[in-house]
Amino acid sequence: MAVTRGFTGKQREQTEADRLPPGQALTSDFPVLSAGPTPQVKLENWMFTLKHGPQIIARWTWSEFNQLPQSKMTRDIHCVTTWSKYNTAWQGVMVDDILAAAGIDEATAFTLAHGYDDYSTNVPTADLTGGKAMVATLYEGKPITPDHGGPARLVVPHLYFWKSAKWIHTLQFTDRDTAGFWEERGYHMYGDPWREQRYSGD
Ligand SMILES: Nc1nc2c(c(=O)[nH]1)N[C@H]1C(S)=C(S)[C@@H](COP(=O)(O)O)O[C@H]1N2
Ligand SMILES: [Mo]
Repeated sequence: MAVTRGFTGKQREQTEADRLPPGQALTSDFPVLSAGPTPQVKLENWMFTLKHGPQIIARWTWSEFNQLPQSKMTRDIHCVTTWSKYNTAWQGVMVDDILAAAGIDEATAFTLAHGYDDYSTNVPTADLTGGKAMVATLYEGKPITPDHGGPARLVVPHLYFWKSAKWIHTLQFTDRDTAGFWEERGYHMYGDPWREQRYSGD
């Protein structure tokens, strides 16, 4: 039986049957997956930086960043370890609005997102713009807990969730597609859950 559900935003209408990507299983809790210990980031020390290669383009303190336009995004997320979670509700600043605030019309084709735990992950810039991704500060209306990436994390829900860098401090535009932490260790450079791009070669 196909049950049609309505979605807000840019997500297309889907039936329950085609809502779960191949090889995934639905979970209702929210697992924590981190490569290392949770970094303790104090808000007074938190900075968010945009870079082109090594060059700093723009930088915001916590209070400055929170004055940027706020948006909400409710999306399904898909972890490469095969759990998916429906309707995760985030609030923060769309990458589009971050670029606009920095006066950037056209960034380079690729981006590396960097976290305070020295994690990094690569995403094509086109997958961060056009209403597809945000730097989130709230989850279900409350500050994102430290284990889930607070104070702020990237949310790129249409790609496997390892692309959604927790404890984000920098978006670095790069001229070439440069592997991040997991991509250097054999994970896929793009990571589309609908095409099951888990490992390089998939
Ligand atoms: N900075 C940072 N971001 C990260 C990770 C990490 O170890 N460090 N793990 C990634 C992985 S593999 C996944 S599945 C998700 C998990 O997010 P969660 O712990 O909120 O479920 O965060 C991603 N972002
Ligand atoms: Mo993951």
